[in-house]
Amino acid sequence: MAVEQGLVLIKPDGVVKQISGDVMNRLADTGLHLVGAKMVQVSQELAHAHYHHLKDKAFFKELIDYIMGKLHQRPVFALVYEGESACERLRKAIGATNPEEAEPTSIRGKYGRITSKGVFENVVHASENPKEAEREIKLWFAPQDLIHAMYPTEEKSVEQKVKVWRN
Ligand code: IDP
Ligand code: MG
Repeated sequence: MAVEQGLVLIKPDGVVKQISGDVMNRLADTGLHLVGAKMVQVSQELAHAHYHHLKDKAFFKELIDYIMGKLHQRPVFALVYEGESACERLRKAIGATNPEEAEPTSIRGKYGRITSKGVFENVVHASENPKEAEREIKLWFAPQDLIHAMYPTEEKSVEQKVKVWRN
């Protein structure tokens, strides 16, 4: 068994339903370690990059609006978990994609729904496999945002304006 990292997103419907605490409690039961967490106001660019593999689906536009928070006026809570077989264990805890087919006791089975427009509002995302996890974590997190940067990094000088606290 290999140590992996996996990305978990509490989607805007999960944030509006205030289930982050329950989701984190359930994920703590997996024994995996939390190595990163942040609230993200999802841009169009990030939404498209995250769901690029679904761009030809009929529900793509609604899915982009959903993850960007346009349906719930909320951000996404992004988390990274690390441990052995992390992806498989996270996927098991969240349940099947279709919330009506998900185990009733899984996170999606308990909190998900299908809207009248056919959007699967399934409250959470988890990386499907280690390869997808690497791609997704690199999209959502900079190495310095993680307690443990598992993938190779390099030093780079970048000039940018950043906000600091005013004295
Ligand atoms: P996953 O989230 O379980 O990995 P994916 O196939 O990667 O499932 O789909 C990404 C997201 O797109 C799902 O979580 C769900 O919100 C939405 N989605 C997937 N399939 C459908 C569908 O058939 N109808 C409506 N929404 C869907
Ligand atoms: Mg997926």
